[in-house]
Amino acid sequence: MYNDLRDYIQEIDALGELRRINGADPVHELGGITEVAAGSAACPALLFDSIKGFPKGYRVFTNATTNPRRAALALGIDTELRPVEALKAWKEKRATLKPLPVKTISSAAFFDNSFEGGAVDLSTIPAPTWHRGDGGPYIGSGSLVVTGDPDSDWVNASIYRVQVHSRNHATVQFDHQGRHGAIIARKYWDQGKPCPIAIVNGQDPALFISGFEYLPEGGSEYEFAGAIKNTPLEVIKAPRSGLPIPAHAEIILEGVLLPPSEMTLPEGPFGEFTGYYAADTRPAAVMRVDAVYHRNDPILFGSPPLKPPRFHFGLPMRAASIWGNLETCGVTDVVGAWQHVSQLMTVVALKQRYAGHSKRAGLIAAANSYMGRLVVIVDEDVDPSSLADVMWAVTTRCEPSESVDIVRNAWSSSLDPRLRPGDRVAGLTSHSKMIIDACKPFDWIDSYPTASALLPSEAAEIEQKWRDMLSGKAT
Ligand SMILES: Cc1cc2nc3c(=O)[nH]c(=O)nc-3n(C[C@H](O)[C@H](O)[C@H](O)COP(=O)(O)O)c2cc1C
Ligand SMILES: [Mn+2]
Repeated sequence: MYNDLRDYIQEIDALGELRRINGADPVHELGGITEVAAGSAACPALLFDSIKGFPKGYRVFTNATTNPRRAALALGIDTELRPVEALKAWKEKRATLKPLPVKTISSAAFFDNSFEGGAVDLSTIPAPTWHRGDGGPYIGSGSLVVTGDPDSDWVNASIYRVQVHSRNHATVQFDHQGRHGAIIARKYWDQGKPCPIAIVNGQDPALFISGFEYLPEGGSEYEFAGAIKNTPLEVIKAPRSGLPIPAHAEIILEGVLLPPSEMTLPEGPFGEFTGYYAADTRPAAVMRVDAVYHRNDPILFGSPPLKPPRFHFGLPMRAASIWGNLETCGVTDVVGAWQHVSQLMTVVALKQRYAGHSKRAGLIAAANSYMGRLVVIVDEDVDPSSLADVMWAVTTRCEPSESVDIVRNAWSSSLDPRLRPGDRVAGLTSHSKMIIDACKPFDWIDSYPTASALLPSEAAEIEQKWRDMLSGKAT
């Protein structure tokens, strides 16, 4: 498997999925190109070079894991699997992963270019202003924010966005106070101290995935990334903070997160994954950047939130969790789960065994679907990863007057664009969820009209057998 981001980019290139873009403007254009590419059928990964206003070699890499194949590559599973099978493979792999302790090494290529104190200048890194209405450039849109617990050896490394405000000031935005980075920073601040912090840019995609996973408090994203790759993550001690830093990353910022009582800066707005600006500019914690280290010809890893269905991960990893939740709760015969519209719609496919089986799955999926208003349950012959298939089931198996339930006051967030303005301000961030049972009615399932279409497995076999002629490669 890839050792660092450069290896991963090479592997993508070998798959034919990399496009090189020269001459783009970091203000709006680079983000626009990323959005267009992410929304195209090919959905290629992009490596930007010769970025306007920056020396050649200072690169930005986007759409790293945005289609199922590259998500599978990053997760270390077979890239030839069909999407639902790939998600299933990840669900199974994830359940067996054991944290793998890191390995400390003594050199890192990012020390080739070191800037400290007055020499720090964040404007030398091509941080894009991704969307039209963004409040400024974001150096961290898929970067790891590393902090260390003052009371134990726990090191947290998760993804929180990082906005650039001056030569040596950036903000880190925690969605809520339960974020591990926020919990750790608060411990320092409560003692009146700044919190040592490092921002890791241009890490390999196993770290990107770990930084997004819900690990328990005290759990190590580094050890989880090592487990994904089945190789210990190599780290090096950062000179100022002593924090362990992935040794093969591209660009490191080191400094302190100042107590908010000392300083905050207005953060955002930043285009969100729903495709809107729902959260306003808010005061955020400020990082004073005391040192910058980067490799020669550094690569910034960018993953801006984009209008759905474009999403950071081409395999919906939160759907794998819901699939696992269903099994843990004892719901049998789940054959697939998926999320569409960037996690906002959840689909579960199952083989019905008893009356109420599909509703049981629907209620559990609804309870665990963050910000999603729509949950659909389908039979086992419907491919949950195909929106067309799912809508075929909805329009041919669901009778709205019988098959739809609404659950009120369920889990959403302040990013939800459909919250009433007063409610958002008052912190009332719940919404309702619609559960559509698009399964054949269980009480007359045996006499339901027979489907004429191929089963997804039959279609896959035919695709395989006739691939060359279908693609025009053979006659
Ligand atoms: C590209 C991307 C950007 C994210 N941006 C933020 C963010 O700005 N703030 C935040 O609190 N969570 C953000 N998240 C979600 C967190 O990374 C995720 O919930 C993670 O599990 C939190 O880790 P923690 O439990 O160690 O705090 C982002 C995730 C991704 C993939
Ligand atoms: Mn964590």
